[in-house]
Amino acid sequence: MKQQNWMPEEEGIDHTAGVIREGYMYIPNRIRSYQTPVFKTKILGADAICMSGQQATELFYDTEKFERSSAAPQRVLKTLFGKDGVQTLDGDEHRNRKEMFMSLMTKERLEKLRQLTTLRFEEKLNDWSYKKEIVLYEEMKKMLTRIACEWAGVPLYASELENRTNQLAKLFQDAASIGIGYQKSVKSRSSAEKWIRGLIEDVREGKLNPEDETALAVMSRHKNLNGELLETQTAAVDLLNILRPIVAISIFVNFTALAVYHYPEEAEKLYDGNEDKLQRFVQEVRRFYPFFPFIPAKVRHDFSWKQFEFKQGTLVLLDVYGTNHDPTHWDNPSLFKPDRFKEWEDSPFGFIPQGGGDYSFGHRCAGEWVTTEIMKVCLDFLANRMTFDVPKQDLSFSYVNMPSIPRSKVVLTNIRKK
Ligand code: HEM
Ligand code: MYR
Repeated sequence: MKQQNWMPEEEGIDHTAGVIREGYMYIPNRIRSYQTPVFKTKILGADAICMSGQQATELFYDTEKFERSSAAPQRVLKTLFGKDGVQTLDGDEHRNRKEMFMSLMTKERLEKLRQLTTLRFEEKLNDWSYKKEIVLYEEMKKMLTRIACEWAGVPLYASELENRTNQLAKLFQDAASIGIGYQKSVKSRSSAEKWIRGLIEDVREGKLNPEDETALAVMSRHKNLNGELLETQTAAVDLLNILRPIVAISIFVNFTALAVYHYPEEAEKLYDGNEDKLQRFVQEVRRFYPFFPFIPAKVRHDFSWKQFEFKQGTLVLLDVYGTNHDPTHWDNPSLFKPDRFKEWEDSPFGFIPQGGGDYSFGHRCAGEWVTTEIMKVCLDFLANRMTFDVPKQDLSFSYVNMPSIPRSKVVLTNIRKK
């Protein structure tokens, strides 16, 4: 049978309510029923195209066809991303800014991060053994705020930890919420940016001297394509693009703990702390659980793909969760099976929990290695280096709320060092 050459379109005036109602499943549900990798809809009053799967991802990362400036909705810029950060740039300007991020991801700096995470987790493990119970998500947010600041060269007094943790966490926890939660997220962004602008000014005036390789030092001194220092505000937005997502790894750590608990036979395989096994487990956590829902871009100029028409300026959303669960690419996608990564052919387009394509030329997440390194250390502790009980609680998680977090935030009791 010949493949249909017109793009299916949702009937009706606007489908923003559908996105809010169905969350992570909005795109996959329609991809399944239309049986095409793309469909048209209307979001926030404008035409939008949703895409899913490996081939659609390959197309989405073609920078000749798609651009990022003016793609992210204002409400995301006011909370999660910030204005004029690397996510909103295209072409040479993006290359220049992305190099600044990727220069922080050397083997030595990642090793430093691993050591820091091990040290801080060990310390916390000691504290937890004196407590009746802990809420893992809350503990991880504080621990990761401390680690993020230490690694990035950002000074942080113990008395500030609680406040800064909440500020950074609100940026991702409430980016998609409505009402008071969203307003608090906007306020957190302005306080957080003010804090970081002050530090960048201090570095530039020589009042603060972070180590050369840290994000604070690199971003304070980075020059744009015209050979000028970044605007203080822009450098602050991009330094927050390091601190905020490191704190967000607490969500992945929560899902890692859930996987250790729900799939004990898989956790037992990790007994020897073997790096490859830890890596496969972490990859499967990132594939399996819902986190980043979809990525926005805009059509750069008219083109057709598989005979589907793409019109200049149309908003396009790439389906992250659905692509990681695409049954044409993943065998039994709803099974939690870390060993699937044994035979996995590393493709930059089929496995996209943190975006796809190329790190330097495209918008793929700059912090993917930071994420997997931190997750592996935490997984090793959870599976091999501590014992705990999981009391009765609501461990379910939503496929609608974004970001999804296990409802109880994972309560652990009787924690002991092993
Ligand atoms: C971009 C997810 C952690 C820094 C992205 C993108 C996604 C993503 C989906 C967009 C890719 C695209 O636009 O094509 C995540 C998730 C994380 C995480 C789920 C888990 C917590 C991190 C960490 C860092 C980081 C730890 C830094 C240390 C960035 C930056 C970008 C980005 C700078 C923008 C890259 C660009 O526009 O060129 N991330 N990320 N992320 N991420 Fe992450
Ligand atoms: C980060 O802080 O960059 C890492 C992960 C944050 C995930 C937050 C997901 C919920 C927000 C949905 C916004 C949709 C983006 C178009």
